[in-house]
Amino acid sequence: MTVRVVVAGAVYDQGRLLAARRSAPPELAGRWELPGGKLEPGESPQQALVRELREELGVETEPGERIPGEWPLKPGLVLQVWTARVVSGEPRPLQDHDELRWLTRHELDTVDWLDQDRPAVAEAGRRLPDG
Ligand code: 523
Repeated sequence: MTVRVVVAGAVYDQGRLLAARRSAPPELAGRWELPGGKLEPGESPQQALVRELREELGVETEPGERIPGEWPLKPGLVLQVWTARVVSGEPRPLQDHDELRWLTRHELDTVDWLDQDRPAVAEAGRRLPDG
């Protein structure tokens, strides 16, 4: 079976990490994630991430480094995470999400993250400033 990659962004701005609350599908709605989506054929993970963040949040972003690790989502789908920073625009929940929050390191546990995102969120949090 070919494994498809879902790429998500640990998006940083001013010492905070972006969290997005899913509005669909019903089994994921209300849970928080690092925003992103499936790679399309021929795309690099970075290209897919920039496209997904543009479509879902209306922002232009610049990908950084890959957060080490790969997390199974369901059969045939794995999650990879890259850091990214916003280079223009203010994120808005245009599709798939109904709320966005910028979280400091100390606020990371204040939202109900999807289980599969938690290891990457913990790692992303280590890249946030202490203050
Ligand atoms: N996840 C997930 N965590 C996470 C993302 C971005 C996605 O667990 N941070 C899961 C949710 C879905 C699957 O990965 O089961 C695909 O994500 P989705 O729906 O955001 O990807 P899209 O936008 O590419 O999906 P299509 O609407 O199917 O094109």
